[in-house]
Amino acid sequence: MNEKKTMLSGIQPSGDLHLGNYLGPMRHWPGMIETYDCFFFMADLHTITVRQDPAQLRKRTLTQIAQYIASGLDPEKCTLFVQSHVPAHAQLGWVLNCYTMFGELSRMTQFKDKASKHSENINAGLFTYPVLMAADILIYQPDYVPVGEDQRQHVEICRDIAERFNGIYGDVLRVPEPYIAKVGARIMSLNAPETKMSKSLPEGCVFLMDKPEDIMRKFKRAVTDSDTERCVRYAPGEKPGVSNLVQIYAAATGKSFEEIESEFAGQGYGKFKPAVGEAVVETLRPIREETERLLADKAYLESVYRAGAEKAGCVAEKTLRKVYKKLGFLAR
Ligand code: ATP
Ligand code: LTN
Repeated sequence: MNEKKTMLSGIQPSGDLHLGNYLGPMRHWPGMIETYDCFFFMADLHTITVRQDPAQLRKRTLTQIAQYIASGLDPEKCTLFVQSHVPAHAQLGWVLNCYTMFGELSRMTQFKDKASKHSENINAGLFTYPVLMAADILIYQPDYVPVGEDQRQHVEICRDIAERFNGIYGDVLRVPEPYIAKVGARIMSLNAPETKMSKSLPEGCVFLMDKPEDIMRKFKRAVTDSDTERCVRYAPGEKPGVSNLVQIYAAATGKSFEEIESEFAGQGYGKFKPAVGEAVVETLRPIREETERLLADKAYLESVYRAGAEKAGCVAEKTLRKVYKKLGFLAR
């Protein structure tokens, strides 16, 4: 029998979801639920590596579930859950901590980045974050992990940890592949195109719940380049601002870079910027409206994440038991 392959991904509810999150990983997820056995979760355990406001965290986690569903993840066809509802993640996380080296964690770019941004709170959780992420992944034995480019290093360390573990105990954990799309895997900030679009830079960031007029304003103000040719062309090295807009337009409309270049040939940036804004408004409109509708039905959202935790918990427990047995822990 040809068994379905498995996919898994998650996003931290540490801020409102934005266009980078959507165009990078999320927009590919709905197409996967037909072909793969999919697990998508809200990585709430990860958020506390940085201080969070509890009420905000609770609200954002619920909003994120609604946004997952609104962007096309039918809960009948995939498993949607909250990370902290499945204790096996943290349990496997502890085990994997003992199979991860201090040196390899010290080399993680995201750790170095976040440690410099939060120098007053460089806690152990921030340092071991990739181990918990490895546990999130390995506990579902997935074949693929669809993420944005900045998460590649975390999926790589997860593979290293799994291989190290398997090297000692035999084929216990499946070694997954990252799944990173070619277009949209690294959307840049609209007002600082040399840095990644991120919730920590809100002015250059378009949020999924932004109103159309706010989206249009952000695109009209988007930084374009001070080159003399003033033409719409994808050339990230020379023209980071315009290339970022070309990438966004391509991801939002499905057009190729060549089609976009000829569509705006000889027109400068004045027409292009609002056209990208409109394409994004139309892409996000149904997601925002559906999210608002779903948020009014808390009982439904609750039923989705309860059922999701139940399903995810069964799969996760099975892997945890297997791992515990291999380690020599006495069965309960
Ligand atoms: P932070 O500001 O804390 O770094 P973030 O806004 O970058 O957070 P994450 O929660 O780290 O978002 O990322 C969630 C998912 O979205 C990951 O798969 C990540 O690779 C992807 N992602 C984040 N930002 C972008 C971006 N600008 N372009 C494409 N994908 C992105
Ligand atoms: N580190 C990821 C969120 C995340 C994740 C995962 C993604 C936590 N666990 C497992 C894929 C698989 C981020 O987006 N910052």
